[in-house]
Amino acid sequence: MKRTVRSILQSKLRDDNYGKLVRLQNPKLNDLLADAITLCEPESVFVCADSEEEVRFIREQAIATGEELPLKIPGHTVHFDGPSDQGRDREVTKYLVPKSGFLGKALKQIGREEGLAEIRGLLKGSMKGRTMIVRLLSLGPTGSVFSIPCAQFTDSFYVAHSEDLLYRPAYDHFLQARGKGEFFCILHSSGRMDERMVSVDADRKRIYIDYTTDMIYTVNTQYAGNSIGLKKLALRLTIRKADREGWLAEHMFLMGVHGPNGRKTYFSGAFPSACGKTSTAMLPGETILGDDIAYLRNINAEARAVNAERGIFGIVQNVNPADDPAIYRALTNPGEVVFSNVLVADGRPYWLGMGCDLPKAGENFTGAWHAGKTDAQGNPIPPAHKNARYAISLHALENADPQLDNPSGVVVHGVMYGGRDARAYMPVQQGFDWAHGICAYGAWLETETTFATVGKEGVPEINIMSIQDFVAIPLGRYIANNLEFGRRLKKPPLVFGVNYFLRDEAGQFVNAVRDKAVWVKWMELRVHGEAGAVLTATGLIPQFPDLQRLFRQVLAKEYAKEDYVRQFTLRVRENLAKLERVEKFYHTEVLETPPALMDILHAQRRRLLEAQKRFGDSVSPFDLPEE
Ligand code: SPV
Ligand code: MN
Repeated sequence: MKRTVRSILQSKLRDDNYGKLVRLQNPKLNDLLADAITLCEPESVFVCADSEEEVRFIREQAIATGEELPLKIPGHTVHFDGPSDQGRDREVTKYLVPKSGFLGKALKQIGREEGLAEIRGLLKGSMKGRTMIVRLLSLGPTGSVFSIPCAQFTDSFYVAHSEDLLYRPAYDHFLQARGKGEFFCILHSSGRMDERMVSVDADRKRIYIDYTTDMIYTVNTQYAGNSIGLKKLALRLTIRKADREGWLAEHMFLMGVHGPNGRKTYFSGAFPSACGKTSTAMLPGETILGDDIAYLRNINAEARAVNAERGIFGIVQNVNPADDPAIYRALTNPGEVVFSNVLVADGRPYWLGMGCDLPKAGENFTGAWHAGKTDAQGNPIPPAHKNARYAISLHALENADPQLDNPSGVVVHGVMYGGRDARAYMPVQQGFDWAHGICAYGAWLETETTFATVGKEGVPEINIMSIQDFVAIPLGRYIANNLEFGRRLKKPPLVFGVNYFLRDEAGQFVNAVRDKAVWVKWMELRVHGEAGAVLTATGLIPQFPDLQRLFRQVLAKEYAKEDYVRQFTLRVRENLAKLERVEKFYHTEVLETPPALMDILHAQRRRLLEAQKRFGDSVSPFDLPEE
């Protein structure tokens, strides 16, 4: 070790912490940590080697520092983020781009030199008087072709604690690697905090990603999506790595859908935040492997996938005993759960849509709260934030899939894409083939913005494969990689598009929340050739008798012909308008669009125009031929 590095490390790593670091024999890690110490000036450094005592120490410190408050139910705690720190912040999340680089107009970026100077300036001295925690974690199961080791340096015990629930420990991985191999590194500081331990310099929040060194800097923020570097920040680096190595890193859940006679079929699914992703992966009767980030690799010409994580950082709004019984049970029984930005009264957490009346006063993300409290602009402050969340280990769930930590992953037979589309797409459709599905449901996915990012809600926008915010390569290249991935498989997964948010002319949703339970069963049957389909201009849709049977079996519900017609009528004009928007977007915003995407788009338009000529603007599924 260089003498300067050694003396910096020895000055801050006391007791056995220095020993824990030295044992790893990792010069790059030592250099990065020495640099972070010099920059952030912590009082001391704690290295977590993943023993039970160390993990408990982190959990206890999260409470001792006041970053988390204990709740009545054993193991439950709450953490609050500031009023302007309640979601991922796209405006201040940027790629550091070297002089020769440009990632396309849709991606936020800043010159590397300028950005580094800015963010390092903000991090300067940010940890004075605090402990810096070093955590070594793995994206993907350890001991696997999928594993990506990561080092996180943070001054937040809340972040370090949440990471324990969400990621697999990797101190031993680093130990065995003896300094060999790449890893991602994340440096986070909450910055200045008030007496509630909430970051206060929201105007100086910055989140910069340096893909030239696989390094992430994040400061003046605590919201887990901004501070837990292994989540969406590392995903950006992973997408570049996957691009270099020929596999896919996706914003996808992984679930086992249980078919007839004990059969289980694995699906992955991409949905923008707050569009039904977790509740699909958590459907009663099915099993979950992951709810946010999946890695897919071609192994022996099969698509195999793992969850990058081992826990859920889920939206708690609308989790209630009727719609999400499994999550609700986990959140209301003893066990380790970190809530964030809920309302707390009398030591109990409350959230919007939990199925009971909320108290009229308590503590929330704005401090002491009472019904009628308004913000500086006079707008009413809700009791709990819409993006209030919970962090929980998947192993704590009764419906965790036994393959969750399998280092070889599971074989994926179906992929779903779902947006928030009030007008055009039907509730469930299957692509004509891999390429059509990837383009029509993935690459053209439109959604209305939601509360999960800071900014205005309800604005329609394209969100390619629900991952656009995180794609750190030209968007067209990312789509081309997906097309190529399927081409190389023996039998590519079937691709489905779902839309839980279609409305009728009166503005009413055409489906109930639980109907998705039927769509996944239909998809499972399709994978095995056990359900038919109707051929429309935009894809293959279910036949009425199959749905009638499935609604009865799965939900004990009578499904009427009128329901079917309302939900599965092709809306030609709305679909043509959508193609217009998509085409314009690809012409103006996207670099390196694969030619196949435009061919597929033109063919879809031709089919829609033909349908319009024959049937007019609405095409009933009963008028269409079977596949
Ligand atoms: C999402 O918003 O897509 C999430 C939560 O999964 S975050 O960590 O904020 O990305
Ligand atoms: Mn997500």
